[in-house]
Amino acid sequence: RFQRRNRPCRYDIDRFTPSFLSIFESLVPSEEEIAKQKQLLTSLSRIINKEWPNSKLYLYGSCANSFGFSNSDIDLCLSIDDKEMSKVDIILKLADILQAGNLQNIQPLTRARVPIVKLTDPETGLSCDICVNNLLAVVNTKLLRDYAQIDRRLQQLAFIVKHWAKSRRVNETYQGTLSSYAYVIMCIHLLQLRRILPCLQEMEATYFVTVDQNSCAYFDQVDKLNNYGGHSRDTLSRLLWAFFHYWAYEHDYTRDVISICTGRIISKERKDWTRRVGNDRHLICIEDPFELSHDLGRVVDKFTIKILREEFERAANILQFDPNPSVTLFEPY
Ligand code: 3AT
Ligand code: MG
Repeated sequence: RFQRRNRPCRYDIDRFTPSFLSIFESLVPSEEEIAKQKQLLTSLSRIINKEWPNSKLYLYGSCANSFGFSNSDIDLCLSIDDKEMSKVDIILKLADILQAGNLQNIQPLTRARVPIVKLTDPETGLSCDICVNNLLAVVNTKLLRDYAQIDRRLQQLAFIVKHWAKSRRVNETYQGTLSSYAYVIMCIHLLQLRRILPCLQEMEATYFVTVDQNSCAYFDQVDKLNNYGGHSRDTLSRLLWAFFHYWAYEHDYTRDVISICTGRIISKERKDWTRRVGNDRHLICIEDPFELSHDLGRVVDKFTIKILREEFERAANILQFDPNPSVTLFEPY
């Protein structure tokens, strides 16, 4: 590993960019699909507001953060201030309201870690999950979307990384690998280190909210930053190489935490993430941008860390040596 750390990138890496870009294009949802999602949000809001006029329904997750593939499920969050009702009561009542509104396959899942109602909309054919008062997810969705506005290479890189992670089955949090959200944060971090993206939370804040005692503040006037990364000629394939090379050979798994909130690598020591506490093993440390005590790598255990690191090495080696990386990278596990 040590020797590979300083390995230079293959000289002809740029010739693979067109094929990675066409994979990216094939995964992006169409305008028509996005319009359908908006239509569903509007019709559900109408039904729910009749019963709860002070509630508000938000899109969050991949259908709103610019990192969603076409045909993915829709994540919605209902914000409602009702001191009388528990979350479970709200979920059950929401299921009744939706039933009366002629939606299909309504399933309240009240015992899940995050309680939700699942449903299908017969008009658009879309399926979605609605959770309650999970506003931090709505705010981190906005942060990701704002970063995506600054440089198109972020969206392209994250799509290819997500596609790789799904093909290689390392995007399954219940199996001990990383969430899509964590992979996007890893991509943002790489582009911050290469000065293709700024660190919005270190800039003068133009957007502030407080959610469950976490104060979330950052510079969100991203239309003013649209040439921020213009100095960098890094192509998509070079960034992919850099991403996998970093996680295969450069990242110090015993000491480092990646932090997009500071735009830097910080130490596990500083966060007191040096040993296992409960189920948090801190074998790969990815700091959540707002919930700073939350390590997005905490799902990873001593078996899955090995799998993940082997997959990072496999990907790095394919990008370095394979004659056809845009095919081999995604070969099913
Ligand atoms: P897929 O396309 O469905 O794979 P996604 O963007 O919907 O990707 P996730 O399913 O991982 O991503 O998560 C949905 C949203 O929930 C994304 C983010 O706003 C929030 N979220 C997910 N995991 C966490 C986490 N560990 N901490 C805070 N927010 C999270
Ligand atoms: Mg999702």
